[in-house]
Amino acid sequence: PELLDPDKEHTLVLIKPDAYERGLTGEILRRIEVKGYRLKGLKVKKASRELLTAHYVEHKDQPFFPALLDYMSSGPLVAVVVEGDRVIEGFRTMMGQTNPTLAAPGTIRGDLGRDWKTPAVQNVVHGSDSPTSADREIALWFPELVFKD
Ligand code: RTP
Ligand code: MG
Repeated sequence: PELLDPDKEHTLVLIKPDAYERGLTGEILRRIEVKGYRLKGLKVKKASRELLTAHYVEHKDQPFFPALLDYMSSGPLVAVVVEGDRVIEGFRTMMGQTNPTLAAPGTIRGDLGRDWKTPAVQNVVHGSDSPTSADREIALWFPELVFKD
């Protein structure tokens, strides 16, 4: 595949297993596209605990970490590389805050999520929180778009 253009900004979006199971993938991708961002990589994947541990390494000492791994490995998810001007910050704005009950209406989490009775908050989507995180996460989920064979 074509490598990502290093002069453009990219973020990693995960459509989490709760959203995939509920058939919300199309709605979420539609919001990304109508915003004007471009889809550069897309895969349906059941993530291993190894991959998820690497992805969420910053949270490994949190009490919710085992439940977070259970949640994120509970079924297939959709991983997406999204390109656009200030897309990292822009997609964080589109997601809304972590707890869907508190996320503003109009945001993905605010419109599509609610509180679920589990120790890890189920909140529909993930988006990279900084350029450093985006580079690290895209290399983890889409090495074929970053590294030449
Ligand atoms: P994400 O990394 O998935 O994009 O979400 P985020 O930045 O809004 O939230 P973060 O603090 O990075 O937490 C990662 C994910 O862990 C679950 N969580 N559960 N029970 C809890 O208090 C709790 N806190 C976090 C959520 O799925 C959250 O998105
Ligand atoms: Mg986070």
